[in-house]
Amino acid sequence: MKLYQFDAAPSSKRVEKFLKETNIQVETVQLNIMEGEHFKEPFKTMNPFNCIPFLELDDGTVISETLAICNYLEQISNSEIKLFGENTKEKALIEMWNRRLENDGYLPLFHGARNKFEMFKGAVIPGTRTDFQQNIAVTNWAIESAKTLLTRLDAHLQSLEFLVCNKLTVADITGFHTLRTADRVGIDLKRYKCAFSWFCKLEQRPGFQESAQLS
Ligand SMILES: N[C@@H](CCC(=O)N[C@@H](CS)C(=O)NCC(=O)O)C(=O)O
Repeated sequence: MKLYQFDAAPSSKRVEKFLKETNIQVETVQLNIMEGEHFKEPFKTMNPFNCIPFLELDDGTVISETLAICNYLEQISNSEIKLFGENTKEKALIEMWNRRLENDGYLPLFHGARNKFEMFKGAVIPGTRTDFQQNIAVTNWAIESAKTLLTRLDAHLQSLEFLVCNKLTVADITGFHTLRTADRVGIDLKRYKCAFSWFCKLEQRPGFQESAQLS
């Protein structure tokens, strides 16, 4: 089994934190997406979505999508740390938070960044290189959606150390990267005091220390 990553990319950083927090070991191969390695064979055919991360199983099956990869690794590992939850109720609550965070924050902001920054010109749609133009209206919509989410998150985190289940879960990792991307597109995180404090505490965890600095 091999995990294809580019350590500097946010999606890889989400998987990296998951692996560190669960102590799951997996052989990792770096694909430099800045140099287009993921568009070269055999990777292009292995993962036609042309994005990292993706996991190649020993039987040749390829699993892409950060959360699908982490969920699979958790299920096949014997790690006692279960970031996707230990029982049906925990699993549902974690899934709920993950979906809220991704739908209202992480994904809009991810596309907001791709529609704003110079480095994404010609690569607006993930896993493509085309002349499709960036559109700042997408970024503005993303900022508005994320601000609504952050207000709700801030209220939710007033008396909690973690988002759900009173312990670190994969939802905290998704949430951490949502705030990081919010900061990147220009949202003032300090306006969301409780959410910002939660974010700063997560940042200090040993499992959140990153091998590549660019995010
Ligand atoms: N929804 C996917 C997103 C994957 C994704 O967009 N990865 C980016 C890096 S963060 C990528 O590989 N981009 C390469 C490209 O756009 O060419 C996931 O969560 O895994």
